Amino acid sequence: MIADGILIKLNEEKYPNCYLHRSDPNDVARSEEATFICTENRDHVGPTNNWMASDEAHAKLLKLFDSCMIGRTMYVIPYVLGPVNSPYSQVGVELTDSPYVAANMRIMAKVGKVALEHLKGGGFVKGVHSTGVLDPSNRYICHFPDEKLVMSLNSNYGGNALLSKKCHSLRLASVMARDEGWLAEHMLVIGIEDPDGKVTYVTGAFPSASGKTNLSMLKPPEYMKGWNVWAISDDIAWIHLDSEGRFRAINPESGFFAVAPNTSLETNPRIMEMVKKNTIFTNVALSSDKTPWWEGIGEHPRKLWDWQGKVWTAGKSAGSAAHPNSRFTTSIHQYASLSPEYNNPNGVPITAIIFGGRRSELVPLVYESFNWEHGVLMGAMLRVETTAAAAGEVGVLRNDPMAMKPFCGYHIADYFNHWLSFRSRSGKLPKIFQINAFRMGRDGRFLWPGYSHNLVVLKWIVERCMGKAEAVETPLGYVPTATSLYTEGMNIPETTIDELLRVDKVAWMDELESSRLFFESLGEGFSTVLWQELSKLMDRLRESSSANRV
Ligand code: GTP
Ligand code: SPV
Ligand code: MN
Repeated sequence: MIADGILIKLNEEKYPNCYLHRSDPNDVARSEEATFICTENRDHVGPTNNWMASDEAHAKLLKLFDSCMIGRTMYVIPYVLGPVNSPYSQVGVELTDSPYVAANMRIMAKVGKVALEHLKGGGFVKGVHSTGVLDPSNRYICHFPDEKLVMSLNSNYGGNALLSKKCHSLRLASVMARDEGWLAEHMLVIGIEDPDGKVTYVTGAFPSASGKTNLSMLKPPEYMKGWNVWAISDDIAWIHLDSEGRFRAINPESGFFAVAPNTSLETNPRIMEMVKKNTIFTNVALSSDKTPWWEGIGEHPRKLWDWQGKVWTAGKSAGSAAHPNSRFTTSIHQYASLSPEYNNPNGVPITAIIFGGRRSELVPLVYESFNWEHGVLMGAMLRVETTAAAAGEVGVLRNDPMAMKPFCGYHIADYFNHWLSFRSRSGKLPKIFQINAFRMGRDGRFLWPGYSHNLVVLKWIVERCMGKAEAVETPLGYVPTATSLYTEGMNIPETTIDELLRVDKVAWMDELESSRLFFESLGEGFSTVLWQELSKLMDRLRESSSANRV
């Protein structure tokens, strides 16, 4: 790859065994418009997915794939997702003609013999990928849930090409999960250790580029001695009910494919430490000493090449030096605070589920749902600002229920029903919360310092689960009292905390109206239980705006 110009070797002393890959400028993010779920019937996939009839998709893709690998090396990559001895693990095989994809797959999943051993006569997910000619107008990422097959052409970008990740672990797995009674979610999984040594496991669903990796690799701030966060997953969780009806989560993946910009010794020293060796960087900038550079990492070096290899001068060159969606790929085993439970074949028991995402306005820093149905509504109502992780405009509000809009392989209304079905199947349902670290002040700056300080929010969540932390009841749910958030040592004005926790009822009524329209667009299969929950929320908001302010 170095000889072919696919990889540039980085400084061996400062970044041993690390490489830079510069992608085609038209191939820098997930291509949602080129992503299809292919089934017999359009109704299977609902209005939030692109659909193609399976027959038509097969015919189209077989034609496009014809002869596409001639003269190239084809890599056959058998992989296992999940702990090797877990009943929940799955095997897949990806064929690809991209050495870059093959190298990344070795980091993201357990590949090789181990997969063949795990197969033991069971089935496996089939993935076929070709770089093609990287023509965006003929790009297709097609999923065939009925055949457990993915076909991907004309993109080498992570989520489009590392087929174990979003294609297998979420789009196909979500369909299997519905049929088999479990959940495949776009969620981080962490163990939060308190000063008594008790570890509480929580999952968090936030859309792409909205803080999952950073929260899962959070280093506690100085003022929270005795607390720690252990990572199990930074992106995907497979959740099964155990014999006692408890939610248990495993991470199907074995590596991180995560956002570089704004990662620094200040924002996240644990990530910075991890990526110093055996890492593939994609579309970051390059310093003259052959170390990687990106916006937010620290001072701008004298000489810099941008993500396309052009000389870049601060203040003069247009755009950013690193692509806003530049990423690194690193093995999870290189992460120093990996949970000792990462390989537990049964997964970790989940006490709380958190929904989140980028909302510069409206959504409070943290609040808790009243019950499961209300929490499912909270997830279904998730509407967030888009990011550079997918091609298209950034910062536009869109509905991204449970952070699964781009990843649910079937009708989203059925998906909500599936979530609701756990009410009767589990006696130990996790509590559901929503968080928002991205609320902004009038000056356009984040009100909340985020990153390590997010542990303040996690602490409140853990203590709510233990029945310890105080809250006020608002129409939205339970919001922390100003004193129940441990902000000592944070140096944040009380007025800012008040603003972060404020529930703006008038603006929430508008939000509910937009959710109503979204739910209506989902057709008749949309749950009556969620309609009732929405109307209860509306009533609570109406009643309280005429009475007491909270
Ligand atoms: P995907 O890999 O796309 O699923 O993203 P993710 O949800 O794992 O997001 P990640 O943690 O990589 O963060 C995305 C961007 O948001 C990075 O630039 C982070 O530095 C930044 N970010 C993460 N957490 C915070 C936070 O608490 N506050 C602020 N202001 N930025 C954050
Ligand atoms: C995301 O976009 O949610 C990611 C990166 O985690 S990708 O693997 O490209 O989907
Ligand atoms: Mn993701």
